Amino acid sequence: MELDKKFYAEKGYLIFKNFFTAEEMDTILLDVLKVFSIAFTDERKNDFLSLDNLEKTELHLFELFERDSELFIRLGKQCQHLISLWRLSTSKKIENLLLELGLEFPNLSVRPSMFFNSRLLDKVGHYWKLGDHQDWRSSQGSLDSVTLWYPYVDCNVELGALEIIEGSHLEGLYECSDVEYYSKINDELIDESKYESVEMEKGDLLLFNSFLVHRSGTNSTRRVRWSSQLRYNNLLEESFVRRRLPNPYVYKPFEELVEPGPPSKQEIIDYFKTVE
Ligand SMILES: O=C(O)CCC(=O)C(=O)O
Repeated sequence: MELDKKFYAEKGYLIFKNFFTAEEMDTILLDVLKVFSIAFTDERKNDFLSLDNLEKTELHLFELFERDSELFIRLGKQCQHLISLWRLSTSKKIENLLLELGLEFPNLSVRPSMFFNSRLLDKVGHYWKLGDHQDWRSSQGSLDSVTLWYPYVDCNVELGALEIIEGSHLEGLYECSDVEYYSKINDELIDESKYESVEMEKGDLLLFNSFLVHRSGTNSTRRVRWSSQLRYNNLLEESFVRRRLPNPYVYKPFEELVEPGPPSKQEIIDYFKTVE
């Protein structure tokens, strides 16, 4: 694949049309729906088996979120660990793209993420819409680290297309304040007029340097914006090696039982009787 590296160096991002096949996208989205279908025991479960009427399935999701937001969040967390999502994130296709860009030893900097962005699926108020930030602030990785952002459905401005500031990666690391799980760049440092929306079709891929300033667009529809972000470092990049390859993510189990009532000894014995 021919990469416009000059454009990338100046602007801080690249867009690849039809990078993924529809099948690659559908496989993951269907797995996500399969996870959420576990919350349903009635005839609605069938609506989660295909993408034919995604709008209707999304209505079931809104209903689940209203009825049992804790279960919704737990299922959402399971979606972050889908084998199909991780398989894509470690595919040859992506590895080759990163190598082509010049990341000599690409490595995942954090686990892949699956977003289902809608104000109707957010009780906190800002989870559905991340403000101005640079991914480098949380990943603290290599100079040439990148984020790959792609939607599972066509994503226009109304659905909340990602917004970026071209060339902002060359401004270095911005001052910011903590907003729960991400660090928002201080308002006075951002020139609103410089933001551009990146409208994308299903299958398209946006690649940007982790210093590029970006934020969520505003999903003004009653539809869900399904998308993922994959993030990579270059383990051989000089400044990263000089900074002794930090990894700032904390990943550890909750100390208490999250749900009371662990499996009983009898349940375990019964399960192993079925193993042949
Ligand atoms: O997809 C979005 O709306 C924002 C995602 C994002 O900027 C991020 O996770 O760094």
